Amino acid sequence: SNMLAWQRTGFHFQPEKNWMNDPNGPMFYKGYYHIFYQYNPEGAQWGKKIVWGHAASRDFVEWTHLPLAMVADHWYDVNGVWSGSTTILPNGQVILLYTGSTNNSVQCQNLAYPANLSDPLLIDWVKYPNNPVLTPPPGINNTDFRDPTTAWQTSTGKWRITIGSKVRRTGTAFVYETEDFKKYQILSRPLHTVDGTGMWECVDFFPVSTHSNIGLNTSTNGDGVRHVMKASLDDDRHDYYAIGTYNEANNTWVPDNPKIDVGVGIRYDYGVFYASKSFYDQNKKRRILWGWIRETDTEHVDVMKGWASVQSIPRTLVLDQKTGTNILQWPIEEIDRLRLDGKQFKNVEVKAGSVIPLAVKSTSQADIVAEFQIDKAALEAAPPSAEGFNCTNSGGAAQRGALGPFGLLVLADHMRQEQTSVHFYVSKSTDGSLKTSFCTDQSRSSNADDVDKQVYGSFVPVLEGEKLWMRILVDHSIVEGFAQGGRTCITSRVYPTRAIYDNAQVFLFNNATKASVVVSVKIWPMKSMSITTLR
Ligand code: DQQ
Repeated sequence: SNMLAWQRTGFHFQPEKNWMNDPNGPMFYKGYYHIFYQYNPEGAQWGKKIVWGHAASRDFVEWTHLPLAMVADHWYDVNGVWSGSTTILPNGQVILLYTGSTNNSVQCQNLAYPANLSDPLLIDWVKYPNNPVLTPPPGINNTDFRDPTTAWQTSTGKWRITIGSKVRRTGTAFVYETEDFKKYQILSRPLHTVDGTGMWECVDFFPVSTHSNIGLNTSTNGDGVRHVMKASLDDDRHDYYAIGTYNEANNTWVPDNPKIDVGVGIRYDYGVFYASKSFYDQNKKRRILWGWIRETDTEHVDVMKGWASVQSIPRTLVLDQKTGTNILQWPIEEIDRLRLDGKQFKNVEVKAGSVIPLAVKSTSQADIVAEFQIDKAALEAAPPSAEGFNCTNSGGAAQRGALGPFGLLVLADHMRQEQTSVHFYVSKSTDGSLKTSFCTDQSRSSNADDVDKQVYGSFVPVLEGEKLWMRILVDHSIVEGFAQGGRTCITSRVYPTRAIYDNAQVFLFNNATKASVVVSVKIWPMKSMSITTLR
């Protein structure tokens, strides 16, 4: 259908049509990056017969849609082939574990493997004849046991996986040990639990290096390694992570800071980003994160369009060695290959209360990097404020403070009847220290009124001597913002009706009351990825 065709993205992963949700089982195998995903072949809404869609790419830029990897065809998954993960064993075997919703809607874990390991496209999958391999443990609801992780190998040679659940309102990650992926032993203690966080979906658990940006195989542990734990909170539909220490011997993971625990602390993304999953890319020695980006219009419109959801730009994920308290997420380097001739604007002074258009033809697909310097005198003169600023509740781009907001307006038509703002807001506390917020304001993003128009955002750590900078990826109906190299990220779905195709423009704006800001910005229009279908 051509209905609302301009909302289709150019360089984000999407099926040709219908509903998609969680990324599943990402891996690099024999020269190809594989992505599987929750897919409803029957329409543009989530449905009872969810299956695994499948695509592969050598470089994240040219994709091939492959036949469905698994469909709901056994009693143990007839109500849906739900989320799961892959593990590549040292002997080359590929293990796939996923949740099936049974004929009685019991959530159980199932094993599958490639029919032909010599096929780099891994087109055919075989379900283990004795599935399911795991059913909910005693005392756990039949509908609270799902989404097995990639396995990690312990020093004893055994493998462990973790599976999300809840005990009353306590979010929980159970751990199972196995040698053959067919028989499992539950460990007496869960890996971690957090009271009040509800059901943990799509738990992710992986090591990061404290001293290098090289990614680590999921089984790595020891000196110089921290472990990240992520849970997708069914209650509030956001992905929360925390950094901590994994003790293999007693199978526990402890957060560095109990205030920044899983589900109560920091998020991968302060916009729309859910059910994400990372994998270790042994090809380029990095850890890559995929996330599901849903629509924020109405279901009725999705059905009219005939499709719903995109996957995020895959993000490289490392520990931020400068702060030690957050990870850095950054678009994988392959995306840079889509950049067309860029246009640079150097040291543009944006006075308090002004808006400056940037002459670039067509930015409905664009990659933007911008650096900001606030006028020093204004910075010093700014009055301290006892009121805490907060992106979501303190007004959006139109609100005015001493030191912000300032930033970019993207997907804006020339009259600025529609615009999506991605901005910083700096506030001075009573002790004189500065606090920086990174926000996205969707309130004027569309003339349509049945779409999400919230302001998103959070704080971003800015260290002594660092400039404020951001990167923004714009792709028709999605805007992904990365502040300070990916310390804080915000993904928005926006649905402009006028600021589309060649009418989509970019502006600099500064709504501070006094401070002027000097901005250097580079804008690259972006080519589309190529997505073909193997028939
Ligand atoms: N989506 C899957 C579940 C998972 C949820 C079903 C998260 O396995 O818990 O489509 O979005």
